[in-house]
Amino acid sequence: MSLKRALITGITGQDGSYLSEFLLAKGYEVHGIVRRVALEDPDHRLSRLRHIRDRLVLHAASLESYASIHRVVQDVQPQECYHLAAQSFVSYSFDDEFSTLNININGSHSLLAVIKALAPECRFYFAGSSEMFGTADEAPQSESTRFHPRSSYGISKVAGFHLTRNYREAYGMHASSGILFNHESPRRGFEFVTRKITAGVARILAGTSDELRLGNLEARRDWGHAREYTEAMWLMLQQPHPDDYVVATGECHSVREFVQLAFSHAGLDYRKYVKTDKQLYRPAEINLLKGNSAKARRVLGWTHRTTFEELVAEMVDEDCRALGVKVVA
Ligand code: G4F
Repeated sequence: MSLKRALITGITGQDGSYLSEFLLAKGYEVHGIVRRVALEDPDHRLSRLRHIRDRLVLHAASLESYASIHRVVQDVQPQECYHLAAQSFVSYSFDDEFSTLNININGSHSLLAVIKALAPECRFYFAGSSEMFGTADEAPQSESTRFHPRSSYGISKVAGFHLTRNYREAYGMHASSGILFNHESPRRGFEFVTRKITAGVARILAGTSDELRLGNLEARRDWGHAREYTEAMWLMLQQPHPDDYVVATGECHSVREFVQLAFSHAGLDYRKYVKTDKQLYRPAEINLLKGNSAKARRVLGWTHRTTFEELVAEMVDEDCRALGVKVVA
């Protein structure tokens, strides 16, 4: 029997790397779309895939080019497509709304249109986000909570969500969206607050830095482990019918709580090192995101396993290990 073929956009990122490992372990043939520059600078841009690089098939293409996506989908003929690629840093979306909207909306639209034309039986996953809820009317947020995004990133994800739903309803495609709340790991990009904090703790312990500048410490997020969230993506595509699911832990913590825990795990008092910087506040903040993943638990049988404390500890330990410093809390 031939292997099942999956195509992943955004394969070089945190989620793409965990999803690739998961699909390889399930016996899939895993293809990924990467930018040409990534293939030219593999040490830097493919670092999260280094350990599995020889088991993946990578294709140079760009979501900004319909023609390149067309070529890849025609060549691969995937049975499952996981669309994870996006300009995903919310702060940056305030600096350049136009490129965020262009890449995120047009990229998702191109991919859906190409799959409809060339591989209509392919099951499609869209990476939605809790940023779509923005200033929500209720907490926790579920699949029925009204969207009120607060950034062009959030708006672009609402558009991608509706495009996915409409391809499902209009053309009968097996197209599902995961509305994933914040998910972190030692593979998280350094621009996101959790990794910025844990890498900052490691630098302070190593003696190469003596302060950490952060923005709003009172924002509250629902933080889970990225590895577990990629399993939910796969489960959505194994269902007989496509649908949308919130994926979250149901617990939320402030940035300050994350900071406190990360520093105390390393035996440090955060108040000596953390400075708040108004420049790092966002023009429009989301104060509270907390997810209700009852539907994912009921239908997919998915549940998170890693606690908040375990997540923080794993991230601090990994960043300290990378710098060769010992955590002696
Ligand atoms: O880590 P963040 O940048 O993540 P954010 O904006 O919640 O978005 C992440 O999760 C979403 C899922 O809900 C994804 F869709 C999205 O792509 C991304 O992965 O910021 C978290 C919170 C914010 O309230 C921010 O204002 O931390 C606050 N924060 C405080 N100081 C900071 C900082 N965020 C960053 N990045 N850097 C700071 O210095």
